[in-house]
Amino acid sequence: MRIAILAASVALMTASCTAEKNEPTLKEYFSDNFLIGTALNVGHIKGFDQKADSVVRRHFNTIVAENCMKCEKIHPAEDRYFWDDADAFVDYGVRNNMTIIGHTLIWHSQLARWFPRDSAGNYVSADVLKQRMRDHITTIMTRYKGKIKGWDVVNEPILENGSYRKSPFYDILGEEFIPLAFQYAHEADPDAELYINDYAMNVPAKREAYVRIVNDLKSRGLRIDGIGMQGHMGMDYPDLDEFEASINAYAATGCNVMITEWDMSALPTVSRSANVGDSVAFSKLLNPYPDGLPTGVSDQWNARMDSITDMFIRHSDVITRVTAWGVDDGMSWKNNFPVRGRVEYPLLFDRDYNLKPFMANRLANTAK
Ligand code: 9MR
Repeated sequence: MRIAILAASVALMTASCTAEKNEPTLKEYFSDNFLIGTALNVGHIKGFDQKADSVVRRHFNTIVAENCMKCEKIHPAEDRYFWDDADAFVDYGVRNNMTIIGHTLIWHSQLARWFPRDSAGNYVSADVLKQRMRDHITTIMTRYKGKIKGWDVVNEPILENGSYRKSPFYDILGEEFIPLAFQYAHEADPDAELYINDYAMNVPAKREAYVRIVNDLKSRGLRIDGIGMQGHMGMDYPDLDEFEASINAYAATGCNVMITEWDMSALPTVSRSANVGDSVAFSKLLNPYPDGLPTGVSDQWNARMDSITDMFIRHSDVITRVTAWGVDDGMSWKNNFPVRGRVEYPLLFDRDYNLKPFMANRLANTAK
């Protein structure tokens, strides 16, 4: 009896493995369009999440580190680098034959406190900051030369109104910090692709600023290969016509376009100024579906993601990579933004590592 049950369950397991094996993967599905990738956190890289690991290896052909290559992690003190996690991330990509993307060299956020300051806490001079930028960029890029295909050299330098963000880099070096960063990056690894990356890239004023900046870099003879549209979306933003206008405008600079941090919040957008006096009502508003997404909302989410995927495919002559900002809903940064402890549903895989319906349907249709 026991043997019969065992044999039956082995047969079932084999059947389901075979079914999975026969189903196309995301990387097969998009093979004529663009690379398809995900951000990895340290748990993934170190193999603490076996299920995520098999999803990543099965479906994605490009990876980016969610946090471990950011300045405060990788370069916590002027004379100290912390390589363990970044090395493990790069090894993971090399082992699995994936296109590895470096994120990010020059960014105002998660910037180690020492970086723009002297020991008294005051901003350093322009010359000192340039030297620090050069050392940081050169040390990191040299370590991973030949392994990392391209880098987000500068991240999020422009505001939605098209003006420069007031960051330590801007305060000390003015607009020149961007060309300098690209110059140092190209000198550090002449073979690496170099990207500029930001969110809200659909917004017209921001679009105009980026087109201007990229054309300026090119007219100075500096290398820039790609414009990263992060793609943090919601059910009511971005306006997809504006997003598409930006894809066209960025492509017209001669750069590749990359969707670098794709996710779409399934929760209502709550304005910070929402006038909800009662805090219980407010947290309900912020976290409306802690026990699962209602079918109607899930259907809307899937339909919108499906049209966005169509848009990416329509532009696959210029879009070279689409990277989701995480593997499954359970690990998304969106569960803790704009407030901690939300239950969000923004990624391609749900908390049980099942592919979301809109994408599963696409894959199933090609399998027929
Ligand atoms: O997903 C990242 C999260 O775990 C970090 O706490 C956060 C810190 O700023 O950064 C998140 O990733 C950001 C990315 O590096 C740049 N674009 C916006 C992303 C979401 O905030």
